[in-house]
Amino acid sequence: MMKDKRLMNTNQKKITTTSKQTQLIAVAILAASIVAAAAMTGGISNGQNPQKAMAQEVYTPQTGAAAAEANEYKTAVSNGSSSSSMAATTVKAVDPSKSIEKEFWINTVHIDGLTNINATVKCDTCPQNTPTHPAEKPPTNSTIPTGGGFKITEPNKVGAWSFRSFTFAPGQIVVNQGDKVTLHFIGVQGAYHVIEVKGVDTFELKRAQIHTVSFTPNSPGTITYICNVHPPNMVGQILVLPKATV
Ligand SMILES: [Cu+2]
Repeated sequence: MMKDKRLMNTNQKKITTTSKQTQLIAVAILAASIVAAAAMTGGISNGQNPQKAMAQEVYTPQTGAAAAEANEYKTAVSNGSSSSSMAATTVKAVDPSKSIEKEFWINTVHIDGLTNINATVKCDTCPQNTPTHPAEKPPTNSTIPTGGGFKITEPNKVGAWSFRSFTFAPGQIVVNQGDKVTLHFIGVQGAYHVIEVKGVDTFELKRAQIHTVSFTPNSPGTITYICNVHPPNMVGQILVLPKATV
């Protein structure tokens, strides 16, 4: 797997404590206290909002000496120097990779909805043993598309039934024009699939197999990958963004 040296260097950077940094830590604690106070007064109910508030505080664009000070503050917080657990765990500076080599692992999966026409019926030998669900009957006039991507089972002897949807995980990936893209397709669920990456390759994939394709998209647009055994929903998109002009 690829490793980003700059990222590792950032994480391993040794920080020396200075009086200036101590002041910055105090600012961090004060800021965290203000956010916490706002949360307690009902201003913030979502636990992630304080993180956003801190992130906005830290990442405000600045230039010159102000920027340098902001960076030092950011580093101090991200290295856990502060006694405020909220600040220490929510802000971390990273340097995204600029590599044009993009590698993805795409699993074949199905998502199953399991239920029962009877409430609280227990079946120890059934995979659809969901006694805590309320009673649910299968749809009488199903609008499920034909094609193999969806599968609905009739209630079994204890009333359990299921609905299945095949898909790719991930089902959408983003690359840039000119990137060297490598996709590893992994057969996880489903006995076999016939997968087509449009304009690139078509291949059969069985469970516990991995098939790898590599290509370079020359123009922006969308490249789809589909399974011909499980249409119409077992599809994915590769979004190719235009190359940035700097
Ligand atoms: Cu399939």
